[in-house]
Amino acid sequence: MTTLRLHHSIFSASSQKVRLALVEKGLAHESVTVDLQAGEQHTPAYRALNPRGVVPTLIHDGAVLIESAAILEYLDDVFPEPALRPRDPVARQRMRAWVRRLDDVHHPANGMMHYAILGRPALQALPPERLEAMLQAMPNRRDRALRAAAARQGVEAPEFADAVRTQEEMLDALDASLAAGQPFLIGDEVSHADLVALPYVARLEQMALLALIDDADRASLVGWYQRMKARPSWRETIGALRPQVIQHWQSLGRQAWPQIAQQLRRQPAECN
Ligand SMILES: N[C@@H](CCC(=O)N[C@@H](CS)C(=O)NCC(=O)O)C(=O)O
Repeated sequence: MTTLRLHHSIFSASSQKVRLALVEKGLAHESVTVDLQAGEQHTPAYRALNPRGVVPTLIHDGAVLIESAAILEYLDDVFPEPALRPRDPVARQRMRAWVRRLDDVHHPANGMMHYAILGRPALQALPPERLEAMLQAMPNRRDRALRAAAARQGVEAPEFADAVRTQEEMLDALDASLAAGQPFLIGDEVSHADLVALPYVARLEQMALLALIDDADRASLVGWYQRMKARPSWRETIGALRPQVIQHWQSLGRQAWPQIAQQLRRQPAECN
């Protein structure tokens, strides 16, 4: 019998992408949670699985698989039905281009907003030497620099302003892709592109930025978000986060609203 074991954090966008795909494919799996705040991603045992010290890591029958986008490809190779990739090569290429853009550009920006707004109170509560040790444990230089800026300057960091603008561009690009009238990013069926975009859009809502998503000028995105939230994969993953956590996050998001609003090209009527 085949076994799938996912090492993940319920709050992590990259982990959520893989969990969404597992549910979409109806694949049962064992769940091992990694407490990122406690630094479990940097224990020698976990770093032996994932040298970058990040979640998720999927273990399939002993094969250790890292990088969420590559894991999604693997799941479709090994468990082809239901397919989460279009058959048509042009559509498949477009899907991969979306995934690449979301991973390379929007993941760091969304993470910067997450840590500057939601993660900062915990980072600031750390004794300075613990914070420094935590930063030094992060092997990726770009991730480390963004985390340091989030911890030290929070929403005042230049990187934060850049992240807000990058996320606004993401919302516009998603809306433009959907504007042709198709229900999902790459046509009529859900694909990796949708599963990779969803956690970032959801995180903005979780930071009380629903007004940006609900903006009447982004009507195609609004429809897509509602369709994605109606799926069982949403309910079993992102939608299952405790309401108390989301309420707390939204109150932190509201406090950050003035700094967010300053960076936006297009102002919504108000923050929610
Ligand atoms: N490209 C990686 C990115 C993974 C990633 O950045 N994971 C974050 C959570 S979303 C993480 O584990 N961060 C570790 C930390 O905060 O120290 C993937 O897609 O798997």
